[in-house]
Amino acid sequence: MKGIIFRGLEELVVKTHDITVWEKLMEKHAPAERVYVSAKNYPDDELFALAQEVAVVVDKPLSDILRTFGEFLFAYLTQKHGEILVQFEDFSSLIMGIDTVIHAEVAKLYHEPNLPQIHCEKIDERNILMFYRSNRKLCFCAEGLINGAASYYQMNISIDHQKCMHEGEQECTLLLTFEEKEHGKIN
Ligand code: MNH
Ligand code: ZN
Repeated sequence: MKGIIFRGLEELVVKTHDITVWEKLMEKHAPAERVYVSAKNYPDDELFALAQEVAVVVDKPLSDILRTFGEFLFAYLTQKHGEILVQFEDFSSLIMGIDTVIHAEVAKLYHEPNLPQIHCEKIDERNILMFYRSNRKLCFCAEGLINGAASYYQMNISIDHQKCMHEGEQECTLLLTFEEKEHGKIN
């Protein structure tokens, strides 16, 4: 996994807790003197161990932690890659462009990235069926990233995780149902 993902986790932990919590996590699960460089690769297991430890610290299931992390990560990544979002006019086109535009761009910018395979089918104006496949099985993190995108475009969204690699499936299937938030209405 790229250093930028670890740095995103660090920023989230420091924001929601403090730097000493992150330092303790690092002491336990990363080699001494570890510094995450955005463009470099680090072991996936290191990220999983850190995320698992965050789950222990906040006493929540790992899936919840990964969702929260994913949502934060969307804002973090788009802030680091300011040129990405301008290409999309709405939520739906961003989702449809994850694989062919966003991750294609990532593959040009980063050396040997480990990206998931994401394929989307647009059903109608309110529904997209997403297929996710990756040996890292970070589908809950994908859910969070999708929520982050929905919040950026001020959309209400629900995600129905119909099939899951964590339940022995070859790939995950996520049905996204969304609509624009009504103005002046607090949800
Ligand atoms: Mn993207 C990794 C899904 C938007 C850049 N991305 C991942 C992973 C998932 C993912 C899941 C974790 C790896 C895996 O599952 O195997 N990404 C998404 C989704 C959206 C998304 C569902 C939008 C919604 N991603 C973005 C945006 C950017 C970005 C926006 C940057 C501009 N993603 C990355 C990078 C990685 C990544 C960089 C890390 C790749 C690596 O570690 O080699
Ligand atoms: Zn899944």
